[in-house]
Amino acid sequence: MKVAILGYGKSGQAAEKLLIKKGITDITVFDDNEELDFLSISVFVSHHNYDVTVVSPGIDFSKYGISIDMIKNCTSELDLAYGSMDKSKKIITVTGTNGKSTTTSLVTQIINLLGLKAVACGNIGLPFGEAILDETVDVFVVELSSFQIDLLSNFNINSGAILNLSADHLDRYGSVDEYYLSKFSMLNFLSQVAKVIVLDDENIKSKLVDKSIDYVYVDKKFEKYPILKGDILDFNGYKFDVKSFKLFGNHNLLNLSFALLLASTVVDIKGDITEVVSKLTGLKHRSEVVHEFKGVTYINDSKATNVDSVMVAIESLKKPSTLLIGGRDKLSDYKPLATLINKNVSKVFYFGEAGDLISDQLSPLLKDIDGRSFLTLADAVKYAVKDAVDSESVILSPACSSFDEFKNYTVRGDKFREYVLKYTEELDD
Ligand code: UMA
Ligand code: ADP
Repeated sequence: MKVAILGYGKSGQAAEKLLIKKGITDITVFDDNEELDFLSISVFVSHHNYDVTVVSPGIDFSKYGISIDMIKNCTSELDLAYGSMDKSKKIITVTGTNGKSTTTSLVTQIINLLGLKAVACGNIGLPFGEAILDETVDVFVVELSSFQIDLLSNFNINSGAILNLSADHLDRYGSVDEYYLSKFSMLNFLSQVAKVIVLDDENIKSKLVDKSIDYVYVDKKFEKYPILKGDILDFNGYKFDVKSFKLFGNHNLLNLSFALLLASTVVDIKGDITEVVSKLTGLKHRSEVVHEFKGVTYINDSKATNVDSVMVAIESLKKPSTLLIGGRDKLSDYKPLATLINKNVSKVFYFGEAGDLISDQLSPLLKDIDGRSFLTLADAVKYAVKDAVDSESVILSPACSSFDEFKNYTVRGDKFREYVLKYTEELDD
């Protein structure tokens, strides 16, 4: 069997390992990165003649002027991995626009604390195809991006969540509806008894057409289910004191609610679980406090790569505060941020490739806000550090991808931290 692998990143390399393990060795890799010694994907597009083609999630065929349906027997690393895995093990999936990695990590931590072995994998970083090679794992908690869902054909989910939906990745999808449809198509891969946890939101509910699925709705105001009474969040069977949860903001309490409901499909959760909740930790680059200096708090929210996630971050700020926003635009509309910025932010520093574009959209809508533009993130941080006053928060919540200046959002977040430490140290001299 002749197999092509398109893209030799994490996903492509995991797929190659799986194929070799199955005894398939006639493999040709295509990748556009000139530093790797492979033929380019354009070469594949003009000559494709393979029995099976494994596609990496980052590949956008419209760039090459074709659609994926034009390629015979397409598959993905996730399909291959599902085909090879021990089917007695469970798969929990998490999708949505924001909060996926946090929720995936929380589900994994909860299951591990309650006695089974779980691993977080998929879009969060560790390829699912690599995770399944560990035979000691009981539950795979798979974060699914829309790109990965688009490539699924052979997959079976024991329980899953759709956390929320808002506009994102419009550089890849023709419209918001197309992007939403991609997320909902996760529901085509449910096992017969699967439980699906979704946000109690009219827009999402109206699109849940398959009434035979066992849905649990989570209310973001915590008035219907679960119910917040004082400091106690009650799931009708288990509850905890929200003060024991270390992660910041209402959105994270919502992520935890999804995580508990998903985890409860594989482990027994009952009674007062405050102690379990108190042990849960957050992830780097998501509203992460990286430094506190002379009364100023520096927050790295580099993972906030779309407008909705920045909205969540600004909701929990209060004046005085500085927002650093910019990077590479994803054809987003930044104007919805204006109201919350006017309410909770004092300075907006635009940086990077999209800086001027965002400033052009927001500046006319902002009142009494100090707005400034900088070429790079480093320049913006340098000025922010010098200009910050006591009790201020300085947050990097970029609403954009990082690719204009950095390899990815983690490098951007690490650089932010490095710049903060460097410039505050200089200030101290
Ligand atoms: N490549 C090309 N041509 C292209 C695009 C990519 O040749 O048009 C090549 C690149 O040169 C590179 C390889 O393909 O060598 C990269 O493949 P990829 O972009 O699919 O990335 P992987 O390294 O395989 O990582 C993928 C996910 N990446 C994407 O979906 C873009 C990772 O999610 C995931 O962690 C990993 O599989 C393991 O499951 C990252 C991501 O950015 C975190 N996800 C997006 C997001 O969260 O918004 C969807
Ligand atoms: P994802 O994996 O979906 O990108 P993350 O857990 O990495 O999500 O969080 C990314 C950013 O999204 C965070 O920095 C935060 O600003 C925002 N966020 C997290 N949870 C939510 C939520 N439930 N609703 C809206 N925004 C959220």
